Amino acid sequence: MSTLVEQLIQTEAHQSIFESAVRQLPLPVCAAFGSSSSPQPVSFKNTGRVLSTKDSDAVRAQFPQSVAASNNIVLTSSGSNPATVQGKRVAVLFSGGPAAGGHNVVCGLKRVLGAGNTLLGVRAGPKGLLKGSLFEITEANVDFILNTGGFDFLGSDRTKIKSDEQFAQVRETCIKHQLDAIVVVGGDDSNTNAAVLAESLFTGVKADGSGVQVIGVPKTIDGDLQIGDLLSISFGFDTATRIYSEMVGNILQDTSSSLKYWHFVKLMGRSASHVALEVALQTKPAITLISEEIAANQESLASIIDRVARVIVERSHRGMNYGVLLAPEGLIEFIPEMNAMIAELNDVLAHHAADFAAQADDAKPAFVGSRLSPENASLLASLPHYIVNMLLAERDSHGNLQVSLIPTEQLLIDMARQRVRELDANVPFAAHSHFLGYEGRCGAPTLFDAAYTYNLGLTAGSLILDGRTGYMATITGLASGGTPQAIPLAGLLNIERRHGKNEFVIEKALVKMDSPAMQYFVSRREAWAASDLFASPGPRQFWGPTTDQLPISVALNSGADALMFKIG
Ligand code: FBP
Repeated sequence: MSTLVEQLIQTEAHQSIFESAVRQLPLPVCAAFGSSSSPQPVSFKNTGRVLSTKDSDAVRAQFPQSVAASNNIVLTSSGSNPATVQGKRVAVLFSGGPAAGGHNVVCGLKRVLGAGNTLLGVRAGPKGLLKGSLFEITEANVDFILNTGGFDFLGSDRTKIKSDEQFAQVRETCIKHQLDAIVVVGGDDSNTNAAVLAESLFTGVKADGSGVQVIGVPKTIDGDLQIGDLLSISFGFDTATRIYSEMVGNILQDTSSSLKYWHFVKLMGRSASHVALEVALQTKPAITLISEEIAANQESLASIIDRVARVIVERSHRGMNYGVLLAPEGLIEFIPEMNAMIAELNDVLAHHAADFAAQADDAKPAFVGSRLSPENASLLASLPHYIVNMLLAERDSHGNLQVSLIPTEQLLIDMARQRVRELDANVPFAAHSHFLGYEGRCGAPTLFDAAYTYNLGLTAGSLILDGRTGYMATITGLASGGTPQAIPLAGLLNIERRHGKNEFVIEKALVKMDSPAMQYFVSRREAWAASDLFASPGPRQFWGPTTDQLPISVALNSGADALMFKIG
């Protein structure tokens, strides 16, 4: 019998009672893969469904080999197994922000590649691919990481592979490690990178003139990688929104207990408001701002603040000097006057990068302001320094404004306070700000994310064994058994302006005003503002009644008749 201290020491290094138990959770697989105890690879056939965008001609010219091979046609599992393939060497990497379920993609890959092929992990994302930092993944690794994390098994980064020198480094890595295929687990930008890599490695990498296959896997907590019925959600969204919903539910419970605070909560999700919308559907707070609606209505900052302040005042008049406001991380970019200013700001920063970098920090706002149009310069000058500093901060390697660093929640509190005072000086307004983001990206995956990612890994591995390249793995029909399918990456590419120039990118999927999830939210939000109808969804469950739950927005948007997912 060990002592309590000995038992506690045994829980170190990912051996908590919880981690040990979730490793044992059985995972369902789509019927196409056969039995869950011994899933088999599937082969693929054309569905006849062709994907196109407004820029398809330009894409065809830039990605000739990928488009010629796929004709941008979606693939579906054929119902048969591919001929046995042995000796393939496949590398897998995580790219961009972490998301729960990444480890299960690795596990699914390992299972489907079987003992006859080798799976290698790339350390620290695309940067590790450039450096050739790879190691062989073992059965013991897979048993240990199943249903856990995060991306901590491999690590991740945001390096964008774009220069000739970087492409040469990738080729060097492929040759050094004798790679046959690379799996990129990432969001819209990373899957764009996968499309570019697939074209660049299409032929002429190995001595016999053949190429290296590249397959993408759709990840991001933001939920902004969605492709209609072909991809109803990226993995990681469910886990992150359930963690945030638990926390927001707890805060809501606190507001109606202590009766004196407003809590302004900014939720991660980058540009899109999917996370904020999902958390609102789960928790029903008094106010939720949806960036896409603000852009669609061309609503000014002053009007947003007025709208918020009026709810605060009206609730106060009903005896509720408390409440919760949810704001999406990317809000600021969608307010029309801000959006126009940020677009000009991005061009100025891209065109004067060296001179800007040479300025002292306190001289930077004036340097940029003098190069903006008068109205944008005066808007920039009107903003508090904590917002200006972040608007001028370095963009990420994909050219994105780092919205997670912008304290929008504080700006909203400061401006709402002033407007509340103007509307009714007797209304008390004590507010706290929160930013929920990093807390939700690496929790143990919900059963939905765990099963979804395991099946995505099985699909990605099957595509490799079936000789495919330039596709993103997907599972369709998530509420009706699940079907492994493949989306041609080149069929998703559009031209967008980034870093002050045109680039091929996969368009971010934003919240649609006419989507069933948005419509339902709109139909209920006035009631949620007027009285306390909030719900506390509690912690995500791994055993119990909510284990098989789908995100509410995904269930509504995909026309499901219940909140449950069904794989297998
Ligand atoms: P991905 O799009 O790469 O999945 O990133 C998601 C995200 O969590 C965003 O919601 C957030 O804006 C960003 O990453 C934060 O980035 P970082 O981890 O570099 O601070």
